[in-house]
Amino acid sequence: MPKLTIDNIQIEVPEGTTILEASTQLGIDIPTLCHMKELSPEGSCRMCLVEVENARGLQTSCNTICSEGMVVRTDTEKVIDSHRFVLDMLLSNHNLDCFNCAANGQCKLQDYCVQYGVERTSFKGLKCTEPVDTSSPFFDFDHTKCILCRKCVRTCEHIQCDSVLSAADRGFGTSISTFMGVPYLESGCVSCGNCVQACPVGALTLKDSKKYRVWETKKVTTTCPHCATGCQMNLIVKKGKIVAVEGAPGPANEGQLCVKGRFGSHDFVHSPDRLKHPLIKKNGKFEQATWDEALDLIASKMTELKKKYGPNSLAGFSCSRAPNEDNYVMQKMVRTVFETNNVDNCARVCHSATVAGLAITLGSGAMTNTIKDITEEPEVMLIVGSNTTEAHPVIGSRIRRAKQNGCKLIVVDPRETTLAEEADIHLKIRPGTNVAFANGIMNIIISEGLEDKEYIAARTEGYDEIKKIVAEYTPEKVAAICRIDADALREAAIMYAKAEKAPIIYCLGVTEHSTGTEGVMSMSNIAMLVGKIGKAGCGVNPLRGQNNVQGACDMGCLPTDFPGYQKANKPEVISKFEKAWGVSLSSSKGLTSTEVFVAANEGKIKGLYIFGEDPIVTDPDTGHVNNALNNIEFLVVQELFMTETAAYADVILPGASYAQKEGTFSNTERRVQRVRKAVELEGEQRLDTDIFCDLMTRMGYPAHYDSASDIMDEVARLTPSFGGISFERLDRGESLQWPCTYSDHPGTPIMHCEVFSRGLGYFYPAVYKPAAELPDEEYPILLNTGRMLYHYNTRAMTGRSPGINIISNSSYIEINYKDAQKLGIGNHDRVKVYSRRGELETEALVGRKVNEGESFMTFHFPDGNANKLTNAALDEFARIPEYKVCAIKIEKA
Ligand SMILES: Nc1nc2c(c(=O)[nH]1)N[C@H]1C(S)=C(S)[C@@H](COP(=O)(O)OP(=O)(O)OC[C@H]3O[C@@H](n4cnc5c(=O)[nH]c(N)nc54)[C@H](O)[C@@H]3O)O[C@H]1N2
Ligand SMILES: Nc1nc2c(c(=O)[nH]1)N[C@H]1C(S)=C(S)[C@@H](COP(=O)(O)OP(=O)(O)OC[C@H]3O[C@@H](n4cnc5c(=O)[nH]c(N)nc54)[C@H](O)[C@@H]3O)O[C@H]1N2
Ligand code: SF4
Ligand code: SF4
Ligand code: SF4
Ligand SMILES: [Mo]
Repeated sequence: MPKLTIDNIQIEVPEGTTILEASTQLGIDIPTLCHMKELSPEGSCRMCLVEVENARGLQTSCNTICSEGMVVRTDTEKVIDSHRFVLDMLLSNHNLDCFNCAANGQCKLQDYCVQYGVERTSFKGLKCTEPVDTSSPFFDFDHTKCILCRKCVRTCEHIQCDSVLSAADRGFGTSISTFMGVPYLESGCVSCGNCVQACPVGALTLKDSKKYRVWETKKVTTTCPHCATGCQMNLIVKKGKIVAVEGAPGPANEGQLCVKGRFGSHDFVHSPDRLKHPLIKKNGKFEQATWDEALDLIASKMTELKKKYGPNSLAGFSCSRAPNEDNYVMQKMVRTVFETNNVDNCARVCHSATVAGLAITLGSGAMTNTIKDITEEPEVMLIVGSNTTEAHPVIGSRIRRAKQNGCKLIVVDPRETTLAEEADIHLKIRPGTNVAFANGIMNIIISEGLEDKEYIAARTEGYDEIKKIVAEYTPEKVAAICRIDADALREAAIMYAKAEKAPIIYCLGVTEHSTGTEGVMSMSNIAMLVGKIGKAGCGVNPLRGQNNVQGACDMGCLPTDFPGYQKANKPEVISKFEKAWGVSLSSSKGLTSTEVFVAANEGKIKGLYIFGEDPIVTDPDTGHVNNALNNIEFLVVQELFMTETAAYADVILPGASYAQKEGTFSNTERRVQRVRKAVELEGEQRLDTDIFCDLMTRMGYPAHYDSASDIMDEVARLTPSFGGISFERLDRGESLQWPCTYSDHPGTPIMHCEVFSRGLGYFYPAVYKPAAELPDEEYPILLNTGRMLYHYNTRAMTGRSPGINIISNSSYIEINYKDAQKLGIGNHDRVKVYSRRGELETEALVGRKVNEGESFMTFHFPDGNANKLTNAALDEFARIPEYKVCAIKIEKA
């Protein structure tokens, strides 16, 4: 620990601390322009010079390491002159257009010039005349204001981990440029805007920032409303409207955002087509109604159906996009006044296989480790069925950063995703063969003697049976099923098993199959075999999808579980909630959302309440959802927008978006984070929780909460794993991951450390079963479905960002060039696609991304939604549909 003095103050710092870091600790401000605390220092802007006794010349403080006895001065005449000199030089070729500059008021050059009294340059510099690149729909690049600090280049390369920018020689000097100098829009840039956020001056600026001056705005820190990475961000609000979004430091994102967080999170809030009034359908047409009319109608209809057909003829779907507090009150409404356990959420079609599978094998269906833990230290990552760079982009960047730092990547995915391209081993497996793959990996680990015998003996059960099963899955047999190379499989198994720290990261490529739950349990089988659960840098890590799908499950929006996974079939759980809520509760088994559609088609579900979900767009086999909704007697939809599903409703209620309410989201790593109100409700929109309470009251169960915080307090009282979570702690800056059982419990970053939640970890004896519908002569091509970077699920939010729509706005199908040749289809040709359930027309993207005989579509676009084609075959444990495999045929249109 070297001791030194800075400006006459003594300080002792850890070995390797820089002068800049030590000064910051002392509260001494040293000006910097190129410095980024996340990255290794460059010392190139020379703004941070300080005087060090006995050193020759001034030293750059950002990269000079403190040593014993060092005497540093940051405030001498010489130092201040050097700051002035740097500023003077920078101004010499800077376009001093401050009055018009979007960065006016948030420019470091401007701030330092004010601080050091530099008003104009004393040099005669050549002014840059390059035109402004306005090609990006989101930001502009003005070379005439660039100070060549290279923060943008380094951010793109080492934080975003896309290498779009470089400092290239152009004209009379160096300038920042995209690869080959093409405009941003054509450069392969993924529009994350992280370089813009890093730029200290007005060279890279948001187009949005022209709409405001920073001093006219307030910032509201909240959680991104899209994926379950849970990035923290600031909504920038001017006169009651959100005008822009910036990344805020959070445990998962450390300031970074992706395109959806930065550019897809605010336009929709103020969109003119937001629902603003309750609507009642009369003679097939929606008419504006008062809240009293709408709520009275719902209460009387639901009560009537309940009396006539019994409580189990009613069901509710909760909203995995909405906060925990909304979800808690929603399931309470279904259980107390609908008097049924028929409540579910979008996890059913997403990670229900995870919730069920990991509960069976480990005792808890959640991510075992933290995002930081699994992306900072590992030697190897095994990534199965996760297109992380598109679906969880900020985690994707963290994975690519780990790769830059030497971590090896094994990617198991039927497509050449970005991570697959960068992987050390890419196993391009046939969709639907994960169980065979996993058993093959285990076969190799055991035959190489790499299993962790002690861990297996001490902490698990069921090993003998799984050992017998996997003995049959020789690498050659598995290679044939999965259509991969047996040696690559061997190499992957050994690489994963031998690494000290190696997490499994998986997503829907594992869950969305008719054998999804077995696929999930196969992931925990692999990890337990080598003793990699309950340890730092390891674990089984499902990346949850929607912003609060983890929370919707945690809050008991599941037919089988009360909040905190307290089982609805246990008498002691029921009596606990009966006592707390003061009603008698149903103990009969609830239906999953996927079963509700089947039951509705059979005439068994009569009344359905859908809170923020759009199954006509997102459930498999649109035809059967359409029939089910037509068969339902009374449908309520509580939404932000007139969705395709809302069109079927009898009553539509206008809810509140994430930016209009208080609450919490739980991200994929079980971290409960605050959602804060930034803008007011418009028209007659109401808080979703107030709507539920009014309805409960009208149905004979008086309910009211003063605030979202009160709701969380009730959750904490009734849910052991949330016992220590409160708004007060979160607002104090604590970051809490459940289980967090009492008021000063620090939360649980890594689960199953000493024992598994279920006691012993269980090896589930999974055998490979083929997907429900395989290609045949009539429908010869396998269709795999999923997502792309720019759009999110139904596009309810991203589809209302004009900039995002400029980049991507229509459907496509990825097909292999060999199939395309056979079918006479060229790249970008229009094609017709048929399955046994439906047909559509779309654009062909021909290449090698998918294997021969396979194809891929998204479900984002109304002009070609894959769900017209997909198969509603369900998994036997979790009732999750097989979105990832069905059979189609393709023709040139
Ligand atoms: N941009 C964007 N981000 C999103 C979303 C979005 O709509 N858009 N949605 C959010 C939601 S709700 C979710 S759940 C997540 C989902 O995130 P992901 O699961 O990462 O996304 P998907 O594209 O559905 O599927 C991931 C990969 O699984 C592969 N796959 C298909 N079948 C198999 C198989 O049998 N085995 C293996 N090993 N892989 C297979 C696919 O080729 C695909 O690359 O993303 C979230 N983030
Ligand atoms: N083919 C195919 N289909 C799929 C998948 C696939 O991989 N392939 N993936 C599936 C998966 S994983 C998922 S999660 C589903 C997603 O399916 P959905 O949940 O249906 O889709 P989302 O777009 O996430 O959002 C649903 C709705 O919530 C509303 N909403 C958002 N916030 C609020 C709020 O605070 N209050 C209210 N009242 N409403 C709100 C939005 O307006 C939006 O209409 O899609 C599934 N569909
Ligand atoms: S927006 Fe993102 S991808 Fe594009 S250049 Fe900037 S950092 Fe790179
Ligand atoms: S564009 Fe901005 S961040 Fe990039 S080098 Fe120029 S001044 Fe620095
Ligand atoms: S990675 Fe997910 S949470 Fe983060 S900004 Fe993007 S969409 Fe939002
Ligand atoms: Mo999802």
